[in-house]
Amino acid sequence: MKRKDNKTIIFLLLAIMMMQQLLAENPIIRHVRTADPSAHIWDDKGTLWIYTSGDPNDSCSDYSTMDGYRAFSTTDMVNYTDHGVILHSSNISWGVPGYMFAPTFAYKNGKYYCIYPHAYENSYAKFNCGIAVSDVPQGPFTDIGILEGVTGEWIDPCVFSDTDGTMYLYWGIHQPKVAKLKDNMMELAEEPRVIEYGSDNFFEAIYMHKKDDIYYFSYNTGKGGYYAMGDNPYGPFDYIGAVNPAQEQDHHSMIEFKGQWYFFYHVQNYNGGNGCMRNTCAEYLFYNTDGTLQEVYPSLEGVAQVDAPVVSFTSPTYNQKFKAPANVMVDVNATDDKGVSKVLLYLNGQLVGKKRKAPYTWGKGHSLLNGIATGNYTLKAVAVDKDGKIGERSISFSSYTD
Ligand code: FUB
Repeated sequence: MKRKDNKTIIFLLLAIMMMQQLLAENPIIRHVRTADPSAHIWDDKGTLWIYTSGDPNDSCSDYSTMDGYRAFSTTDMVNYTDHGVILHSSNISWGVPGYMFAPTFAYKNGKYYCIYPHAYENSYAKFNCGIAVSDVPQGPFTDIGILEGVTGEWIDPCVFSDTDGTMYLYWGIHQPKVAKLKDNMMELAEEPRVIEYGSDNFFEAIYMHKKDDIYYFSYNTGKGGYYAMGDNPYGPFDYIGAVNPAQEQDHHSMIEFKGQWYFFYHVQNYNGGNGCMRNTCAEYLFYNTDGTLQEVYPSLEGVAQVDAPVVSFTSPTYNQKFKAPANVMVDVNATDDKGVSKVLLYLNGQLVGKKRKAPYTWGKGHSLLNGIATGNYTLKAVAVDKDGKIGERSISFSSYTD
């Protein structure tokens, strides 16, 4: 092989390595099993924190062996710092070993609070709401006791801090509940209320967030993540539908960071994973103009570095099925603060389109996207910004015959 060819290959390899560093790739946390990601931005708006449950790395049969909450931080959505175990059942005076279910976190009066469901006997029906505190976001957190009024068969606390600083605690299994928290963070300030949300599919894992004065009550149904919208933190909420329908067990959090919304969740199928050996992932979250949420689907690419292009498909939709021979309309959304210089479209790895200006649409009259034979296909859109930074997104579809 000629020296010039070698140089070209080395250059291409370096380019591929550099491109890969700009994508987080799911799962975003791989070296340990983590679940139930609770995302937060504290005073330092340049850092995003994710707090997770700790699943066993090698084997488990249920959730009784979950232990050791962890903290992770990132400034760019690609590189994460693992701050290690921040609270372990061995540091809790009143509980049993393990049973460290999904926690939530809050900041009040200069202190960081970890509010968590933990068993006081070896039973899913005997949980207390533990409170632990730290002076710094990365912990470690110190057990300071339990919050009275939330006990028995319940899980998944979520603290929501409203724009006026009032803190609300949400929790529950099968029946969602809410109550204001006292300033001391150790007591409920009122009798809990049962939340009305226009449906009966609530199972667990409430997440509350607010955007443009709309309150989003979202949760796991056991068959995906669903949500309802309202104009106050108590509800009643208007039921809307799915936000993460492809995930059988959806435990999520949603947050805006550096001008972009993100959706954190876990998967159960990474590298020998299962229902109790899970891994944390991240996706983009998009809102429609009427405030409703676009559905989120699991991807391998995850999200790109904060200043790289944000890419999504409006068409086709996730796993869309077309009758063969398929005529596929492709519509890609690519945005970037500095401007997108080009979008490339690949079908099963083969370059089928390239556009330098929006709209990034292909379809009618495009020979490679028309008359597609029976089979499974993957489309990948790669956007390059004016600085040469890359964002990408893939979507699968199939062409079928009856
Ligand atoms: O992680 C243990 C349990 O699994 C959580 O409490 C549920 O929300 C589900 O994610």
